[in-house]
Amino acid sequence: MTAENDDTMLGRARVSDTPELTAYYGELAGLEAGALWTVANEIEPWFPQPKSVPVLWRYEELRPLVHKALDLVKADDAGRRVVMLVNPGRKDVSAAAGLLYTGLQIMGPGEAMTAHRHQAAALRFVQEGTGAWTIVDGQKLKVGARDFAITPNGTWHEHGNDSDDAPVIWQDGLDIPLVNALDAGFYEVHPDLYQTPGKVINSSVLTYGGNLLPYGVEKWTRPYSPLLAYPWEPTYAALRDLAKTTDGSPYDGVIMEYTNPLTGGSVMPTMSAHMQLLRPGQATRAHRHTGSVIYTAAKGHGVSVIAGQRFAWKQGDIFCVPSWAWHEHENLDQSEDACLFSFNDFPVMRSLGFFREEAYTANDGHQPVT
Ligand code: GTQ
Repeated sequence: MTAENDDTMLGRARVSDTPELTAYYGELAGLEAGALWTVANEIEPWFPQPKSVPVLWRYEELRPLVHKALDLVKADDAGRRVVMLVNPGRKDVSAAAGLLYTGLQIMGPGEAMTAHRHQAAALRFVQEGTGAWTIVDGQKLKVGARDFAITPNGTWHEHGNDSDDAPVIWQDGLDIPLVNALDAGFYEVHPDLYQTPGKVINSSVLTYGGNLLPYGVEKWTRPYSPLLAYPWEPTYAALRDLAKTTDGSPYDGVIMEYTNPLTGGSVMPTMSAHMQLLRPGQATRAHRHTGSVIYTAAKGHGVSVIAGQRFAWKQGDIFCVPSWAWHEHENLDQSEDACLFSFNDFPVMRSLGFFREEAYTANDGHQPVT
């Protein structure tokens, strides 16, 4: 941008070191104190300066290593058998981008993990396998490929795979780095190690999954969606239907947010998720916003340009867009649509008044690729 981003201007910290000042800083440090003007420009940047960098994780490359974990560690010993995706700029907090964590969890045929609960909220996007189940606060859910499910903060949860021949791999998304940044983490193992689930499988989907408000059920007062799972087929059908009525967003194509059916708001207070459809050959325009996003290619293949870098993806691949990074997506298939699943920390940005968005206006809305 322009002169307003010049750190030497009046109004910005611009004090040069002198022997007297250096000695003074030493005296302050001795009292666990410091001079603001030595760090002011760094701690109050002109615009967000994420340590996270854009990264693409190729499923094809990770999958064999995720499978290897099946042989190397027992589920009971690992607690959760997960290969984390770690941003090179965020290794200190195990984040994939910003304050969001993600990983690939594998469960072998017949396996069942023990139950726990924690302050962090979790979500799941199933990559492969047919036998995945999870029990969330006593409610058993079965999830298949490309289904989305939530494990809100504080809910007891345990997972497993009831297939007798194939492993399940699903992607976990958690707000662990956010919870830790706020020094608010708690963790408990279930007193009985396993929950006793209610008899009806997928009861939240049966109760709340029909676009109709159920009567005669217990009033829902919790701060997260009563619908705990969002199967792929109706999600994809909803996108295809929406595509018949609108061009969608110039930046995201045809995009829909998974919502709490009672409020229309995000599924959980700290994380939200979307599924978007890019028409055959569609190239979106670039924009940027505060908030970090982790994408998973759910269908098809394409390319995304993130902060001027080109990332080619196909189904199963995961990539991240750090806060305030320009990004645009393109479906490279000329006859089939492509779909991107994503989750983000927008609810945090919005509720704290931090959300900002900007369109890339130069060059017909497309970034130069470096
Ligand atoms: O499934 O409970 O990838 O607690 C990381 C932490 C999964 C889980 C992760 C967790 C879980």
